[in-house]
Amino acid sequence: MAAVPDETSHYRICPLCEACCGLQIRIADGRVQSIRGDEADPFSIGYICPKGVALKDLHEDPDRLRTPLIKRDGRFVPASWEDAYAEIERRLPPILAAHGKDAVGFTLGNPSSHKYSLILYTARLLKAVGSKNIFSASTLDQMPKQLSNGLMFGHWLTLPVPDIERCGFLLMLGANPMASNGSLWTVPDFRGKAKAMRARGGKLVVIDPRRTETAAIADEHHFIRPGGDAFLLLGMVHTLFDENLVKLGRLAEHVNGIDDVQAAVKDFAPERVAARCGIAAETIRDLARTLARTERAAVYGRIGTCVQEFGTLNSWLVDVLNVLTGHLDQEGGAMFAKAAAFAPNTIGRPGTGRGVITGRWTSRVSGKPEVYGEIPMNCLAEEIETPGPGQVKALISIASNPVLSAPNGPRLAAALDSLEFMVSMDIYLNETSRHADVILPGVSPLEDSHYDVPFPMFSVRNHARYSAPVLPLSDGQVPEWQTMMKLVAIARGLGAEADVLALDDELLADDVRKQAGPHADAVVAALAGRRGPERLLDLALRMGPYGDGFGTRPGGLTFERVKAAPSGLDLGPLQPRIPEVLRTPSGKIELAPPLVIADVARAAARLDRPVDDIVIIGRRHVRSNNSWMHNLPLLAKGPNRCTALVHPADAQRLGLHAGAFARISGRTGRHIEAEVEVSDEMMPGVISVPHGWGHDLPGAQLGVAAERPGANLNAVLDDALTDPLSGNAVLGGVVVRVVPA
Ligand SMILES: Nc1nc2c(c(=O)[nH]1)N[C@H]1C(S)=C(S)[C@@H](COP(=O)(O)OP(=O)(O)OC[C@H]3O[C@@H](n4cnc5c(=O)[nH]c(N)nc54)[C@H](O)[C@@H]3O)O[C@H]1N2
Ligand SMILES: Nc1nc2c(c(=O)[nH]1)N[C@H]1C(S)=C(S)[C@@H](COP(=O)(O)OP(=O)(O)OC[C@H]3O[C@@H](n4cnc5c(=O)[nH]c(N)nc54)[C@H](O)[C@@H]3O)O[C@H]1N2
Ligand code: SF4
Ligand SMILES: [Mo]
Repeated sequence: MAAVPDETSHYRICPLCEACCGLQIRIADGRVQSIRGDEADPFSIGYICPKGVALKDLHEDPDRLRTPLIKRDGRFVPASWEDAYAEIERRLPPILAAHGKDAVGFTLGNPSSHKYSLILYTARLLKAVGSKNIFSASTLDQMPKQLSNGLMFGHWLTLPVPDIERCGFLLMLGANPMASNGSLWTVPDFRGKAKAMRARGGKLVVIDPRRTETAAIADEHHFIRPGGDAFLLLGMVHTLFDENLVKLGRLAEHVNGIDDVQAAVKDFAPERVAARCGIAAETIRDLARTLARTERAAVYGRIGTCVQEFGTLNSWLVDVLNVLTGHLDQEGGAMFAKAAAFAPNTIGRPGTGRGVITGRWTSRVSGKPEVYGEIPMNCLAEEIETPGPGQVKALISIASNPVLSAPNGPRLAAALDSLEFMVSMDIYLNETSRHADVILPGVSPLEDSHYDVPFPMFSVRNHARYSAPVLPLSDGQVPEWQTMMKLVAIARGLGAEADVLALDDELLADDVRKQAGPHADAVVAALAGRRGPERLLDLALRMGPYGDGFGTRPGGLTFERVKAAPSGLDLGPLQPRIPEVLRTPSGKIELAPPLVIADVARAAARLDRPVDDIVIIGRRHVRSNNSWMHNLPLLAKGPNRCTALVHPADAQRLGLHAGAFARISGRTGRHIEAEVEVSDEMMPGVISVPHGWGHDLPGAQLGVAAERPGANLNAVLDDALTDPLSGNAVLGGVVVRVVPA
């Protein structure tokens, strides 16, 4: 490519998905000239997918909000930041004063975990308000895994990941990293790593009701009846005991509860569960044998195993298999990353802790237990609709779009209209933010600095990578942490005029006092000159496991050292971390948490569930991301992706024709219509529609997305269905009725 005069080169971690690829971005005349994978990035080594390239479209999108909006007489009008904050100050504190903290609810969306400005300062805002009504995308996604791993290993964020670069057998359930680029497993270039594994003689087996893009590059694929994973996994654990394949290796002295696990699985012989999961008994036994006999192997389950009625049980069983075969915390097995900053499993006394509990409070209307400080998203509509003390009367939505992403979205949309007040921190006027009274826009990722907070905890290799802003803030833009601090000031009664930079200093000093005790003053002094998330990052890096400890470990990491490496620092391959990583009260892996063991009986009671006529599941496409990238021309072009995929036999039996429309209805009483695509990649009896579509709702401002709106899968999914342990929504294996439209 010919160099453009005055072109400059910048390095930026992509914030769009969990792969966290390093990008090289060329800028000339203040405009993006090109975006490609950064070959010098020690972690992603040049990998990029089409969404990374679309950061240019996102940056330039004319629909992306650049000024606050205030709703006046039902219509949004652009407003100054001062007016927007004044409106919030006028309307929010009276609700808090009259009805208490729980009257202000929060919805936290997926992009907030991809911006350190948002994730670090959301914590500050939640603390300032003190509401129990916190709802997030986590209960539409991974809460079962966080709960099961929290119970087993002692913290909600201590999740093992397959060490794919050294693995010889990887059993994958309910994940499609070829489309998603990995989840709770930061693994850029999954395809390349899977190919390399197979070239080494390793084997990939995929369990999925659809023969996915990942199944297509695997050695073996088995269809599973949606919702059947618990039965397959129970059958595998049963086989390990039955055939004397349990081998804990060096884990032996670190595990509690083996006998309880053995007792719990005794009724789940493969021959007994085969029909329920749709996988032959001999296959179940073979999978268990291969897992046990392969020296380096791992089981990995992701969203398909979480968004089920047995989500927690599934997630637990995945790691029970890893432990019982000695593959947990073993090279080439399921290992724990050691993140350079912010990781709770690197903080405090190594090897023991308080562990996790649920149900410290319950939701007001249906009594669902709190999990990790949250109430299930499935409870949000009823908490808004139902009068009485504690009713949610105001909502602050932070980078979330639950009207499209939560089951029974239309019910939620109606509920949002009944709120007394709603604020959206969002970059679009979309299906959810249209319900707000004030919208506070975020900045383009290219105008923001960046450090991944959660994802280094789930990475296939340890690394520390910081990105400086690629472009300066354009006129009128405000960093999101400062917007959040304004809300903190309002919630604390200091008013919108408060000096948020001084308030930030004050909160930082509080943090430091907690972490550094007697050395607090010296630490605060050492951080002088920085503010906002950068200062929090410096603190976390220096106090972290590779940090300089503010002088106690000379040569250790500091913000300056990480920043000095524009493509990032490599911190090496994953290392065994047990027992140091554990934070359970016993200091052991709790293989048989009573909460989960008790749930096995619920599975037993559902063992003979007859096969449903047709059930629905979701899917992802590499050119889409949840609900909000359909407005980017580069990604929007190409064939219709919001199609209803069905097996030819189902198409014939139901009278569906490729290219014609199917009408799909669910227990919500609503229906959607989606273009039919016929393919034997689907398991018979299962239909698949992707989520995050339905951009035809009035009042949104998404010019490109509205041209091909697609249908909202979540209009037919049922908010009454949850995994009772984690409160997670059931989004797969849901019974629907399908007829030609
Ligand atoms: N049926 C079904 N439903 C699902 C799923 C499924 O598989 N099937 N998946 C679930 C999963 S895994 C998830 S994580 C959830 C996601 O659920 P949500 O997080 O609610 O949805 P997103 O589509 O990620 O929407 C994010 C919102 O953030 C805004 N946004 C984007 N970037 C920024 C930014 O930089 N700053 C700010 N302030 N806002 C920004 C977008 O405009 C959008 O409104 O959906 C869930 N819903
Ligand atoms: N391109 C793109 N990338 C994304 C996203 C996106 O929307 N688009 N979303 C991001 C988010 S928020 C997340 S959480 C991750 C999710 O990342 P993944 O977990 O990899 O998600 P999916 O690609 O939806 O894969 C889930 C698989 O589960 C299968 N499945 C459904 N029901 C069952 C079942 O009962 N049992 C089994 N075994 N399998 C089942 C589905 O067919 C599907 O292939 O992806 C992230 N990355
Ligand atoms: S896989 Fe694509 S969207 Fe995900 S981080 Fe990499 S470039 Fe960004
Ligand atoms: Mo997600």
